[in-house]
Amino acid sequence: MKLKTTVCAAALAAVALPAAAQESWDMPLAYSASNYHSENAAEFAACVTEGTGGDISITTHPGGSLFGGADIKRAIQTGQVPIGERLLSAHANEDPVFAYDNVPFLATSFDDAEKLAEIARPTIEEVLAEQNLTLLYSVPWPPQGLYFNKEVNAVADMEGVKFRSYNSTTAKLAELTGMLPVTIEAAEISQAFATGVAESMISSGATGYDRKVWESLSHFYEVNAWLPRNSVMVNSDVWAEVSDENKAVITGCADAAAAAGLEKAIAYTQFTMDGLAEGGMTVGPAGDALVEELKVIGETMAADWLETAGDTGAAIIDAYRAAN
Ligand code: PCA
Repeated sequence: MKLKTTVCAAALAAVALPAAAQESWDMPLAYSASNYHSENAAEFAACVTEGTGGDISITTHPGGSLFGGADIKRAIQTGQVPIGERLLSAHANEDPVFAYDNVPFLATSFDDAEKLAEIARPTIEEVLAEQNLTLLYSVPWPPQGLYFNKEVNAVADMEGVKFRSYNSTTAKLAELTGMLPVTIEAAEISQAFATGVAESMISSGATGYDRKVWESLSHFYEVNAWLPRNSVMVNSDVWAEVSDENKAVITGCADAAAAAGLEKAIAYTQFTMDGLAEGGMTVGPAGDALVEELKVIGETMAADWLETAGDTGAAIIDAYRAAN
């Protein structure tokens, strides 16, 4: 009997061990499959699957197909999914520091946005750790500009325009320019513009291009207001169970994804602005008078953010300014 038990246990272990070691991770993404963030995440997923020899295989679910953007962070925190990607600035209600990458006219180029992100990273990691989240990598969106369905030369032209916002910073911008904000996920904006639920937004050329907004909108004004980021996070309990060897593989894939994602973002910037123009939109820099007005509004927004983000926010901005 004793022998039999031992044999059975050994046989079980032989069968069960490899199966138990293999895990499938579903990775929800909010943005369309063809967007460079999503393509980059798919490459990251393939890197992890291959690098861990299939111990951890990641499947991406783009376009909000598994969880919509607004629900992805909570889904990771609560362990509904082990990993996912989210625009962290949309969670500034949980901690204002998440909106550090939305401070108007602070970091307006890819180089500066990278510097700012590097400086903010330890703070963001700390806040995320308290929420049971581990940051793997983040990738910027191209500079943010303004979309309209008419020519706009001054803030006065924006009065009463229905404005699609993607977080509290963008809602605030609407408020300060006399527009009417409505929060809509990128996956839903084509519909929103087609039906007139929204007539304007601030976003990158990338998102307008991905959603073919030239079907409803006529103008894209380059403003370079800020470069928000998407962050890929893993549930910290899940992460704790990953072997050191596989952790090293995943971290390596994450570092590669951060670098590749940045390159993709840079390349996608001009490509998508050209695409908007080919779609029939008027694409070009915002006029000087409009820029001046937006800068004044931007100062108010930056001051508001600093007030809510307190010493933590001030420390990030001071360190960034000192480094520049
Ligand atoms: N696209 C995303 C966030 C920033 C951007 O460029 C969006 O509009 O939802």
